Amino acid sequence: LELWKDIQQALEEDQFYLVFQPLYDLKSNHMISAEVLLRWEHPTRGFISPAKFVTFAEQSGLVSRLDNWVLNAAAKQIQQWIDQGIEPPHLAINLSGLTFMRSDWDSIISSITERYQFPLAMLELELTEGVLIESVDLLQKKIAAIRKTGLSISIDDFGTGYSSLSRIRSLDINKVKIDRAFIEDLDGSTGDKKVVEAIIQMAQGLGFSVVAEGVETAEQLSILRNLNCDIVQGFLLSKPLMASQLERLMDNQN
Ligand code: G
Ligand code: G
Ligand code: MN
Ligand code: NA
Repeated sequence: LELWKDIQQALEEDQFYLVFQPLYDLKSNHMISAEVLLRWEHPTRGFISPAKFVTFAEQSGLVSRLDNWVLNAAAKQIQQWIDQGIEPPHLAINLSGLTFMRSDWDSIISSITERYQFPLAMLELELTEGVLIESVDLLQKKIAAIRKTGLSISIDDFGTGYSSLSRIRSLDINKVKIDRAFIEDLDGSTGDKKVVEAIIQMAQGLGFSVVAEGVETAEQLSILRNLNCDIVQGFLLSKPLMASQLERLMDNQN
């Protein structure tokens, strides 16, 4: 209950902020997008991990307000970069499955297009595999409504649970993000290399781009290159950055 009040207050008092973790295209070696990650600096309790408050927000019905705040803050940041003459990367937002399933996307999206002028293709939504337990029919409808506005969609944490390629085959999504648990042991002897290789080949065969998350070593990166992975993300390439740090990266790239 205390956390509930704290989250409400944090939303009102702007205690939340965003950090951005770059994703790199392995062909061009360019940053092509950044994942938006929510951060909370509580005035007395200090830093609280999203793993903790997002779970709480999901259980207490607050998560859609939170996700909406993030989506709007990300849109605002893109517009701000454009206004500064910076060519911004696409931004990917993590959505709770609850937000994805329950939200009125028409009204969320029109509230963004009323306020901002950039093409909505600059925004991506990351859906966790959890949403894949919904019926394919329902998923197709929801995803189609979002895709027709220009936003793209990734399946996050792929490979851990319900997310099987047969379930996403008929969905109009753009990217599959292989969960970092598989990347962790890529250079070990556990057979994860075979799994990652199979996911990459099948996902690409179905027309999806493949992202490897949690890349921490040069060895992992080199294996992913050899496996023809499309995009990489992880501490080896960059930790999540403040907006100003990301701007410096964009300057250096151009
Ligand atoms: O950034 P970090 O590793 O601390 O994130 C921990 C978890 O919280 C991850 O699963 C991540 O997807 C999730 N998360 C981070 N930011 C958001 C957000 O804005 N909305 C939602 N729903 N989840 C988030
Ligand atoms: O569930 P999701 O993939 O959205 O989780 C994103 C979280 O993963 C972020 O909180 C981010 O800080 C974390 N993360 C990003 N790169 C790495 C990495 O290379 N190693 C580890 N351990 N965590 C990472
Ligand atoms: Mn994610
Ligand atoms: Na993930």
